[in-house]
Amino acid sequence: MGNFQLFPETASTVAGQVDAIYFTLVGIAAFFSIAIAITIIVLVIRYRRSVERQVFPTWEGMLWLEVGWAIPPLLIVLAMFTWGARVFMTMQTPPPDALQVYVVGKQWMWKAQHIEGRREINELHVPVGRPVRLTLTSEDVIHSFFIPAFRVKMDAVPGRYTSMWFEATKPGTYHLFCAEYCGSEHSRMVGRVIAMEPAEFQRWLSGGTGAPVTGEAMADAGQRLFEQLACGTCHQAESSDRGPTLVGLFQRQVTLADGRTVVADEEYLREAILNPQASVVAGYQPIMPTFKGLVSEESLLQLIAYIKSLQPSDEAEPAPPGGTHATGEQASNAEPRESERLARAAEPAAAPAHRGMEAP
Ligand code: HEC
Ligand SMILES: [Cu+2]
Repeated sequence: MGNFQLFPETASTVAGQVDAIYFTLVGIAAFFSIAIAITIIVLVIRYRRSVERQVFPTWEGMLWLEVGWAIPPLLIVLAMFTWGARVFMTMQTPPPDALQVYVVGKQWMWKAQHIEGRREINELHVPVGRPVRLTLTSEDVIHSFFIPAFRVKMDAVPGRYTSMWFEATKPGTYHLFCAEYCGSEHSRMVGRVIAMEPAEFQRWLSGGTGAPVTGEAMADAGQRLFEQLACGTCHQAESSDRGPTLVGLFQRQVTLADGRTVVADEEYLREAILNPQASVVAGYQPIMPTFKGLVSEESLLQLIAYIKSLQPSDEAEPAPPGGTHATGEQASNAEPRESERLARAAEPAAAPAHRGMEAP
């Protein structure tokens, strides 16, 4: 009980707002509970049964009383809703410049991958003063990624991507829990979130803190998988009869054979690889084999990172022929290249601007 804390630390930008709501709700509930309890006790004593009072007095309705106990509570509840909804929306909407990290939950550990390639288990290093967006999924059952000091929690659900974001405000080491019962070792599925000063984080990211760099950049690992799995036999730099090009696909509108139009986000790419028959692109034969069971969740994220990195180079070819892809809001929605931003911040030597798609 030495360092017993009733309340977790307040270490993110939303933590204070969540606490304010929490304390206000508790305060309002406590106020009314006590007021009602006192009223009950007073009335019970005052109007107890006695020899003088054997008959009920005649009773008339009191309009002011009825209005008084209907309207103010309504206003209070509406105010609480509005306030809660606003903070909820803030927490649901990651800022566009957020640093992207991928997290896979698995019985019973958390695995995180940074775009630059660093991977960690049951630890998550983040910079302070910069929004961080996590994309979560699970390899087996539902887990829940919970950082009490940041007041954020999000389920990691098998078969789909969820996301959450936060911005750490104080360097330090914070608890990381799985907050969804996920089997016998659930209580051991714990870890640490390490918030670091940006410069220190940069050094950690590039492995400069002594630890060896674990793994290559996600997009490079994805490119290797792309070659290993021979995706390139059908997907090349230009669309062909065998398959559409994947260059510039991310965040673009795709028309499917069944007439639906979808935006090629991460979830769509995931489905396209695992379950190609469910979302056949208009104008193509459903010849793509499923890769379900052949790629792990982590590998999938790398493949997706690679596909995201396949942007048409501005000078050479324009956007691929528009037959299957309506060019919509692609450019504005595309996420900034994390490696580029970070490389620029870290050292003068810049990362290569565009990754070309290599046809085998
Ligand atoms: C045998 C040929 C073939 C192979 C191998 C293949 N694909 Fe495909 N792929 C297609 C075809 C054809 C389509 C379009 C029809 C469809 O959606 O099923 C497609 C569609 C896609 C799409 C959706 C494209 C869009 O424009 O919306 C993605 C993403 C994709 N493939 C990724 C991959 C990845 C990653 C691999 C390797 C792991 C791969 N494919 C292997 C033939 C192939
Ligand atoms: Cu769990």
